[in-house]
Amino acid sequence: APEVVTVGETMAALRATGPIRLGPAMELSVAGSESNVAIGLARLGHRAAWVGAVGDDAFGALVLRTLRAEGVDTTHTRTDRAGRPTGLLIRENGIGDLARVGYYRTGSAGSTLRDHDVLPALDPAVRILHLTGITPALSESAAEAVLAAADRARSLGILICLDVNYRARLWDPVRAGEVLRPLARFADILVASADELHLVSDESGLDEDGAVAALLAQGRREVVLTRGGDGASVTTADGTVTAAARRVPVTDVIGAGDAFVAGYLSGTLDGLDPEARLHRATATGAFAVATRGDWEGLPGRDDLELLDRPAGT
Ligand code: KDG
Repeated sequence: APEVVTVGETMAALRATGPIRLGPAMELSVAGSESNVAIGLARLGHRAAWVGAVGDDAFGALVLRTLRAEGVDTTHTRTDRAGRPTGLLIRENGIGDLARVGYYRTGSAGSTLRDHDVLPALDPAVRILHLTGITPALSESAAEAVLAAADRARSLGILICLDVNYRARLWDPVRAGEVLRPLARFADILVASADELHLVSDESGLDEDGAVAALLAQGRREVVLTRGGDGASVTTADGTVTAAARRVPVTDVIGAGDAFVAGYLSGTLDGLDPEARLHRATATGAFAVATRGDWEGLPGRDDLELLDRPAGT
């Protein structure tokens, strides 16, 4: 059985080298927050499975081929036979490391995810269920599927990690809060950026520390706060540990959050303490930032050590 199961939509991704209206060359890859995490874990030697649905089309074949080539288990992934396409993400480069992202995913195969896609993938041998706040934004059935998965995981004793990952292009904060708050109550490990905390907090008007304390009091085991280039922290019943971001040249920040989560969960699987988990997470995040693509530059075990070695050795 896989150690980690993740659930979401993975799309074909077109990366344009200039403004799309000028007809630039485009590079084809795949993108999906949850499969980025699965790839990150697989590269670090863990058994990771991705559950989702793809269209019966060449993009769907690309998604499956890519994930399988990366050693991600796709046993429970469904190919939609009703003619719905694989979703598409278009990325247009802006100035510097800024990029504009657009989706063609309404009515996609991936958005039809439902609970009987996900539940068969969960058995007691699975250690972590990884969910994001993207999947429940895709459709009613996808929202039900992640909630059902969280409920089943809890009853099987599987650790649940929820990365809030708010996507403003998919829904508004009010609706997101209504759906994510009940889901977050299942999370053992809650990952959020500081400005996403309000989407999962039951009380409003609390400052950051207050919101984190309330989440722990309500049963979250760990609250991980990410701050991009300013690092990250994890708060548990034993207190808060913080880590600075690693200093690397910034090439492409998309996917850095997913890489961070992959490193963090890898540390969790290896039984590392909070400080060491963050150390690994900031390392995997740094690889994503320093390389082009959402997942292409994610490190293997040997690469991780490179980052801690003094220059020139
Ligand atoms: O986390 C990086 C993602 O933005 C990307 O891979 C696409 O899953 C994605 C999304 O829905 O934005």
